[in-house]
This record gives sequence, structure tokens and C-alpha cells, in this order.
Amino acid sequence: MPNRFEGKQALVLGVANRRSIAWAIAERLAAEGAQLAFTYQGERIEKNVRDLAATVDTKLVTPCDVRSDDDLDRVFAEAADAFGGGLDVLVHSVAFAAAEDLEGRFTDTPRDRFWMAVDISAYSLVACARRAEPLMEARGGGSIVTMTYLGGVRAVPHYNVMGVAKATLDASMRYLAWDLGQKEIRINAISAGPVRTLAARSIAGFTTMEEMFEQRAPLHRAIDATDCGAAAAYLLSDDARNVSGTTLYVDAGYHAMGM
Ligand code: NAD
Ligand code: 0WE
Repeated sequence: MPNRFEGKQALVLGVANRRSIAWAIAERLAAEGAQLAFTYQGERIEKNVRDLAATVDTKLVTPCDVRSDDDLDRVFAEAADAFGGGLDVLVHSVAFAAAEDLEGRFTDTPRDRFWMAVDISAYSLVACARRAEPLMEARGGGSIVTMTYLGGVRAVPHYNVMGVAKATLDASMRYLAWDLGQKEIRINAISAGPVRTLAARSIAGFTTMEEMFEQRAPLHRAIDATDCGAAAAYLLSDDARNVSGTTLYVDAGYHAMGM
């Protein structure tokens, strides 16, 4: 295993359990020498996250609801404290839409739930990037990765309002790349194929979608969270020093197909 994150400090948002894509990314960063800080949403998953965090070199585990500016202010202050004033790496792996909006017709999405999905799944990246900026500047630069999905670029049945949120996330990532480039901070997205996580398992028809995916993807296989870990480690490392504002597809080639 290379050691690209020796002496690097990383804040990870979005671990819920051991299947979370955020956890696979954190494990890979830790394996390559990073020190970590984690946030979790809600007491329900606190123990999961604390138990996982205890297996790597963790400096901070703290709650965060990304809808709350107060939470975000506190989290970045605590991270700065735990890490001695600096931050090298930020992992944003957070998304949420109401379950009922991932089933019926997109047309029926009400105003409040449309904005909730965009708030949690897209605006949160902007809110985090703004708070990470001075901490990364203090280290002479940094790197940010967020998780996206093809449903933000093309219409995937049932992905609905999450697709609109991902399109907003993708565009936000590109505008952040322009602003933050000036501070030697890079930001990129990973567009993952379907992975059986907590957020995915509860989705009606997920198994059918996985089968279709494996038939149509050039590599004829599903991807897993460790594939995202490896891709994120690349984008977050100095190996990607001239890569910013881009989307890396980790989807066995699925996005390249027209049938
Ligand atoms: P997951 O359920 O493990 O992770 C989603 C995380 O979002 C959870 O940790 C949850 O606590 C957090 N979250 C939700 N609302 C929040 C809030 N208000 N404040 C703070 N945190 C909140 O599922 P996952 O599949 O690992 O999802 C991680 C990311 O990967 C998401 O952005 C998702 O859209 C993206 N993604 C997933 C897949 C897939 O098939 N699983 C594919 C492509 C992209
Ligand atoms: O981004 C996602 C899923 C994100 C997600 C999942 C849930 C389930 C539980 C957001 N909000 C919620 N809300 C809940 O109440 N993916 C990329 C996985 C996914 O979800 C789909 C997909 C794929 C792929 C939904 C419909 C169709 C395809």
C-alpha cells in the first residue's frame, strides 16, 4: 500500500455504518497514513461511527446535521482544534431525499421536499467548502471529494428529485473548483455505479437495477465501496495535483453506453 496521506489530516462526513462509501474512503485514507475526523448524523448511528472510528487513527468524532449552520460552524472549529488549525482533505458523502420522492413521479415533488433534498445533498457541499477553505489555506492547499450519481446528468427512473440535487451538486463542485483553485484547493466528484449501502438497500427495485447494470456495463460487474475508496484516494492525493472540477466515473464503464 502506498503512503500518500502520511502527515495529512482528513475530515469525513457521511459515515452511517461499515457499508457506507464514506467509510471505505476513510479506511483507504487511513491505510495510507491519514489522521481522521468523522461527523455523524443523529444519536441512532453514533455508536456505529465511534466503533468504526476507533479502528483507525481518529482525532475527532462529532455530530453534524448539514442543514444546520450552527452545527457546521462548530464541526469545523472542532476539526481545526483537533488538527492544530489545519485541514488537508475533506470527504463529502451525504445525500437525502424523502423516501416517497424516490418512488412516484418526479412531477409530484412538493416544494418543501424539493428544497430539502437540494439543501442536504448539494448546498451542504458549498457550506462545507466555505468553512474548509481557511483551514486548507493554512496548510498551503487541500483537496475535496464529493459523491455523485449518473442520475444528475441523465433521467434515471425513480431517482427523481435526487437527480436534480445531484445536478446542483455537480455544478456547485465546478464553481467551487474555480473559486478554491486560487487557494491551491482542488475539488472533484466521483460518480459511482449502484452500491448496496444503507441509502441504497431500501430503494424499491434496486436488485433489478443492479442486474440491468451488470448486463449493460462494459465490465459486466457491480462496483463496491472499496472502488470508491481507491478513486477518492487518487483524487485526494498529490497524484491528482492538476485535476480539479472533474467527475471520475467509477461505474464499470456503464456511463459510456447508449444501450
Ligand atoms: P449512506 O447511507 O451510508 O450514506 C449517506 C450519509 O448521508 C449517511 O451517513 C447519512 O447519515 C448522511 N446524511 C443524510 N442526511 C444528513 C444530514 N441532514 N446531515 C448530515 N448527514 C446526513 O449511503 P451511501 O450510499 O454511502 O451514500 C453516500 C454518498 O454516495 C451519497 O452522496 C450518495 O448519493 C452517493 N452515491 C451512492 C451510490 C450508491 O449506489 N450507494 C451511488 C452513487 C453515489
Ligand atoms: O444517491 C443515492 C441514494 C441516496 C438516497 C437514498 C435514500 C433512501 C432512504 C437519498 N435519500 C434517501 N432517502 C431515504 O429515505 N444513490 C445513487 C443510490 C440510488 O438511489 C436510487 C437509485 C440509486 C442508484 C433511487 C432510485 C433509483 C436509483
